[in-house]
Amino acid sequence: MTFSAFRRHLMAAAVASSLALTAGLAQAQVKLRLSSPASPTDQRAVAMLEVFGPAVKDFAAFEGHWNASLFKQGTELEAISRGNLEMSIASAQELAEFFPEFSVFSAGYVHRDAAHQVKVFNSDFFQAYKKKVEDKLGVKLLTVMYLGRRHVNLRTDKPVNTPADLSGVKLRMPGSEAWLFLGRALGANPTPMAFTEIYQGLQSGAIDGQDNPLPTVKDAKFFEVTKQIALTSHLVDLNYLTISKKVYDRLTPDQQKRLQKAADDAAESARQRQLKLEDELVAFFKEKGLKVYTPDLAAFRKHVQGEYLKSDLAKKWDSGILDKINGL
Ligand code: KDO
Repeated sequence: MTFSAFRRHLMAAAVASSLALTAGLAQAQVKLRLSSPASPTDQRAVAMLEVFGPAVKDFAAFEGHWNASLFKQGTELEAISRGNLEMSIASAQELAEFFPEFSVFSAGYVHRDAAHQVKVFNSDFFQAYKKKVEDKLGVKLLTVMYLGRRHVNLRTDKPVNTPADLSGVKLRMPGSEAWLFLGRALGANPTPMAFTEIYQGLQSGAIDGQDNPLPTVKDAKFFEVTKQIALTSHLVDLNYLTISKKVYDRLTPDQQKRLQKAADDAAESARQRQLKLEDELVAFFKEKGLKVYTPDLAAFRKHVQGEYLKSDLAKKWDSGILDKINGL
């Protein structure tokens, strides 16, 4: 080899190794910023920080941004799609804004419990839903997270036994069509409002109530500004832990596998803690002076299911999907 050929060879080797180093560094520095309206004491936030973050830390830096401090509730999926955010905890209702058929997973009295949510997420038929979100939005649904059974939580003390008792009640719902429909299906007058504004809305009387699972009512301190919880269990609520497909594709197959396991482990840890809290919290709210009681569940179920079945939302559902979900 001549001297100059040797030098060219050396330079090429140096460039190659510096490229490899840069790629390695870039990988070591994959930043995973997650934005969510959830409070930092929400069990999903806790699990992401305590279970997910540490499990991926040698190839990714996980950052949880809570209380909607990075992106407003409902704007996260678009932010990921545009490359401005890496992760979120998305609802089926938010996905229904892009893919109307997702509203079936947000409908009242469809999912039975936390285990049923997992079965649906892992079912053969759900793979096509995941693929569509990946292909069209560039968002990967990693795993399903349990939020809990949503109940009606009011600042007024008139008891709620049937949907008719919610007539005229300004019930705060998140601001998307599938959410507002749920409020109407309950018999209430749904008022769109971001999660982070609920406390003040209840305090000032801008809204009469809100619906959320018991652990959320505690985390967000809604019990301080409300008088009763009617245990309607109208939605066994879920969220999907999401990641940018582009970011995910930059990981090695081994890292992808570890990230997937970290996501599933975090979801499982949060699910178990959330279920335990749901069992314990009725006593806590009663101690705080709230009335907590079970209304006429058959009346709520019949009314809510009837409203969905005759709705425009249901017209967008894939044929036979309800039977497939119920059959699991
Ligand atoms: C809410 O805004 O009521 C809601 O419970 C909707 C859920 O989909 C989810 O976004 C949740 O807020 C946040 O994670 C805060 O708990």
